[in-house]
Amino acid sequence: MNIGIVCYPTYGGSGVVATELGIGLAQKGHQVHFLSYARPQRLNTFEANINFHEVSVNVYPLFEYPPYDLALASHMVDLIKYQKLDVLHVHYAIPHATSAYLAKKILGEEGKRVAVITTLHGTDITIVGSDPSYLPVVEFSINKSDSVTAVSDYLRDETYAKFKTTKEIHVIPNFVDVNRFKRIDRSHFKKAICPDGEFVVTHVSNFRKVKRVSDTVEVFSRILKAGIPAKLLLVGDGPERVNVETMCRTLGVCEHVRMLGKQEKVEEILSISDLFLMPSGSETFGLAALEAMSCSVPVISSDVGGLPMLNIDGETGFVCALGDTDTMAEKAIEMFRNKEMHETMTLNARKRAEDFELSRVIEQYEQLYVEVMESVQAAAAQDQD
Ligand code: GMT
Repeated sequence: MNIGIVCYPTYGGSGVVATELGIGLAQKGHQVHFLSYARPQRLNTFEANINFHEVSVNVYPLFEYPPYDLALASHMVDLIKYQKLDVLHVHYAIPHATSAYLAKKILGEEGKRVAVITTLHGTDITIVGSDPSYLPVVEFSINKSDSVTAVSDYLRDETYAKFKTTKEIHVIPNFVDVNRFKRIDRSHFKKAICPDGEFVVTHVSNFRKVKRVSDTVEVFSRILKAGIPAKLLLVGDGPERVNVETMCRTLGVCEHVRMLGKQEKVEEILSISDLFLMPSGSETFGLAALEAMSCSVPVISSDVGGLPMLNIDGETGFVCALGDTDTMAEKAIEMFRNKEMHETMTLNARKRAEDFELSRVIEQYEQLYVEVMESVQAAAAQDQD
């Protein structure tokens, strides 16, 4: 198949899922065309069947807000026309699903033959998409997509609750490459960071407010106060970083915290980690936690959104009430003091991650592509008769 994949190129989960999916599809022989305003972060190796098309937005003095959605729609028109796309799979509804609708309309008869699939990821529904400033457009674009998927049951249900739609929403969960995300020996790295064998607590995110990185620092500080020797690795960057740095100073934990910034080889950092913290205020799935679990790292998370489905309380880690940093810290301390519990949870975490193995999920997307493609092409043929 000729498949167009549209995503945000940033470190966020929707871009990661889109990129890993595209790479997986290309390795199965499909022609994949990525479309975004920059090269997606995880698209960093040469793959025979992959093309990347950069959307550049022409600036003009009148445009205080250059219209990316229109530039994207124009690029989509080109791709559908000249690369003969069968499927256009857009990740994150805003503005991708709207641009796809526009592109199809612009192409008229030709546009009817391409199957537009929208994958809902998170805040495109739960926060920004349901804000009145975007809601009517998001609702319209969901309803006009040829097929819609969501990354968890929770997100599907939220979509039905927040938007007027009778569209069937297929749940296709996020996935992980368990062969890449597995515990590898990085003892030299561990020794450099923890010369005295301290525990490693890790957090990976894009440091937006919703990730509550300050809760992570709070929990970590309590772990130290309990006399547990530990280091905190903070991976990623974003708007909250400066606040987090200030908090580390205020709590006097700076010498035990490493800010590693954006990292390509997250699996190497996860490989020396003993605990992953995800205290998010909203999380439809929690892909970063899944990648940690795949590297045999137990997770302590909040209980929001899709997290309790992924992180099984008492088995793969602990699920605590949102903002309850006391309990999160208590559970971490309990785990670090109980070697047997910690070991069992590392095994369980990996086992749970294997339920979300990449190849199985890629097959689900391929199957959906075929079904939707056949149905739109049949409808287009009928229209012509
Ligand atoms: O929706 C977002 O905030 C953006 C998105 C991203 O690109 O980071 O994250 C969401 O999609 C991920 C991949 O499907 C999920 O693993 C995250 O849980 C989800 N984030 C939120 O719901 C906050």
